[in-house]
Amino acid sequence: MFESIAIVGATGAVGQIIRRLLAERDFPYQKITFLASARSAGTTIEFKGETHTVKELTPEAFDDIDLAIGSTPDPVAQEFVPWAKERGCVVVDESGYWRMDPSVPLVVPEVNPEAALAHQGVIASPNCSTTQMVLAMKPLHDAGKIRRVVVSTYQATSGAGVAGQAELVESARAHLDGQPVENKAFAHSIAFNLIPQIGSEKHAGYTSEEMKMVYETQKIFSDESIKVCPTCVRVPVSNCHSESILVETERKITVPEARELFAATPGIKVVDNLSAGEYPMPKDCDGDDATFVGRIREDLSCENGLTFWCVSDNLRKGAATNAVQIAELLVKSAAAV
Ligand code: 11C
Repeated sequence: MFESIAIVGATGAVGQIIRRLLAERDFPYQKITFLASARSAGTTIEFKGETHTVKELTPEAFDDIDLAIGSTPDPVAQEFVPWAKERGCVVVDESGYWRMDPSVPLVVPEVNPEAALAHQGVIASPNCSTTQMVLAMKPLHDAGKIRRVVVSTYQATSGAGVAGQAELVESARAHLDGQPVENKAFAHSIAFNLIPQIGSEKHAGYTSEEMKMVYETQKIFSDESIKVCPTCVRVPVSNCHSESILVETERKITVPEARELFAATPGIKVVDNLSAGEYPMPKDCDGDDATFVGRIREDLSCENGLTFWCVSDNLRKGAATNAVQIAELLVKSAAAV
C-alpha cells in the first residue's frame, strides 16, 4: 500500500472522475492530498465525507507523497513529474508528455500489465483513442498476430475538455438561432459538422493525434512491425469516442472466433446484433468503464481482415479509469513482495 497519495489536477474534468473512482473502488491509502494550479489552490473538495483544501502544485508539495496520479496539460506534467520523482514519489501520468520516453512504460493494464512493474518512477497512461483500440486489438493479436490496422475515429468534444463540451452546446444553439458562432476550443464550428483534424500537423500529412495512435500502439505491444493507418475526426458528440477498426492478421480469425475472443477479454463488452439494431453507441457507453465492441464482420476486401466498431468513455477508460487501474497494479505488486 502507498501510505500517502495525491491527485494532481484534482479539480479538472478527469481529476474529478479519478476522485470518484478512488472512492468507488476503495483504493487503499492513509492520507490523500489534492493538488492543482495556483488558480484552484485554496478551493475545497468534499471527499469520502471530509472537506479537503486543494493545495498548490509546487515541488515541496511532494515531500511526503508516495504515489501521485496526474491529469494535467503536457507542460505541467513536464514540470511536476521530475519534482515528484526526485522526492521518491511514483507518478502515474495521464498527460502526453512522458509517453514516448524510453524509460517510461506506457500501460493499459489489460494489455501490458508487466510493463508497469518495470517502472523507474513514472508510468504513462495512453491517449484515449489509443487505449480503447489496443484493448480491442489485444485478444486478436494474441490469437492471430495483427499485421496492420486501419482506424477512423469519431472523437467526442470532451476530448478537448469541458470547454469543448460547452462549445458543442453553444454552437448548436447559435446555429439553430441563426446567430454567428464563435469557435474557441475547435478551429471550426463543431455543431452539425465534422472536423477531420485533431491536434497539429505532425508527420507526412498526419496529425499529432493520429501519430499518437501509431507510436503508442507499437510501444504498448512492443512491436514496431504493427502498421497503423489512422484518420482522427472530431464529431458533434459530447462524450465517448467511437472507432471503426479494421485489422489484418497473420492467421485468419473468423467472426464467431472474434466474438468469443472479445467476450472473454476483461474490460470488453460485446454488443453485436445488427438485425435487432444493437451495437455500441456513445449515448449508451457514457459513464461506463468498459470498452464496447460491435458490428463484428469479415473484411470483404482482403483475405485475413476483420472489421468492427468500438466505443469507449474517453474520460473514464480513456483517461481516469486506466490511470487508477495502473495505480491498483502497483498496489497489488507491492503487496505481493
Ligand atoms: C482528444 N485524444 O480527443 C484527445 C485528448 O494525449 O491525452 C487527449 C490527449 C492526450 O482531443
